[in-house]
Amino acid sequence: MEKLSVSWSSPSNIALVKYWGKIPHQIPCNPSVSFTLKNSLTIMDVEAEKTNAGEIQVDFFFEGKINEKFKSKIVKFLESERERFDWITNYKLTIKSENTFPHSSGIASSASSMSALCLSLLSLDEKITGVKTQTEDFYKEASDLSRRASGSAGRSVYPYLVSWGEIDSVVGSSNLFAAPVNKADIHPMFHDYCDSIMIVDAAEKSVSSRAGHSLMDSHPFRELRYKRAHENLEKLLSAMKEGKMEDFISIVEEDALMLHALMMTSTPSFILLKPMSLLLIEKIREYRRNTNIPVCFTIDAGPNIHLLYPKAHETAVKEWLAMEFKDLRIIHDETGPGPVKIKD
Ligand code: 2P0
Repeated sequence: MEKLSVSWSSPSNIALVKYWGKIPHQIPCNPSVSFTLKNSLTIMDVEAEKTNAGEIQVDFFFEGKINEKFKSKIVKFLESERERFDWITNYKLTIKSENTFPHSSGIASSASSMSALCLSLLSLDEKITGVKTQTEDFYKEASDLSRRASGSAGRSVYPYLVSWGEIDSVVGSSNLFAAPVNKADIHPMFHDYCDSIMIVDAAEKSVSSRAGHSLMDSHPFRELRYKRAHENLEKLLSAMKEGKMEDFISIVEEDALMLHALMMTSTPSFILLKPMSLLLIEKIREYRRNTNIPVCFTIDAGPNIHLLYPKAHETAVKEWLAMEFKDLRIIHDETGPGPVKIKD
């Protein structure tokens, strides 16, 4: 029987202006922007064996073990994309996936895994149909497909700094796919950025992203949030272009705290920050005040704190972290080059 296989590695990302709230078909209610990470990767190998079974067949292994929960997510997604991949019921897929980062560590695994899956599917599609897509179009479709699988995954297919969603000042920006921000347009002080993830609690998320987004459907601050997120995104991009560090810090911290303020004030209400999260925020601001080293924080939908700082300050910040937070688990990452095709 005919067997084809591809492998991709794809990174996670950390949003600076957050995607929170969506309408059907994975359309975001506001644009977002993220740093693509370097070390937090999903490495995925997808093998397609011709069976002509007439139904979707998947074996899914996560870190060497069969994983039915992830498999059912993938099968559901493939069902929804049957029209795009008209060969999908003729092949049995064997998917082997591994992450280079721990589960539930405050690093978005759906972004890296779903983008790795979509890149692999498109590479398989090229092999099966014999139609090769231009590189630019390949990544655009990979972003669109990844967005349909998990919103934030659409941002993971590009390097360094990536925006997703309609933005007034960015011609051609779309809610359907992300786009890379040209590094040459960004001030060098933001070119190489570190993200040290301070693990406050490694427990499973208490609110799923689907439930989280739906909290925005009837949120009393909904319209204000979307207006503010648009403004934050525009201001953040100009601050990064013009080299305005203070503005960058104030927007990034505001947007992260707003995400949590929205969760706290939604019905039902969620308080995902822990006392330790708040303590770390205070320590980070105190360190910034005392040293003038431009550290700041962002936070996803959980208690863990992402400490962001220019790579130029890496030695000093890491020394401080090692001294001040001896007992805290910290995962060090930084901005990276985006997905890589490992095997074709
Ligand atoms: C983000 N998050 O922009 C925001 C910040 C969490 C907090 O995108 O339902 O897993 O799969 O489209 O992308 C988490 O939501 O949601 C998320 P789905 P996703 O990174």
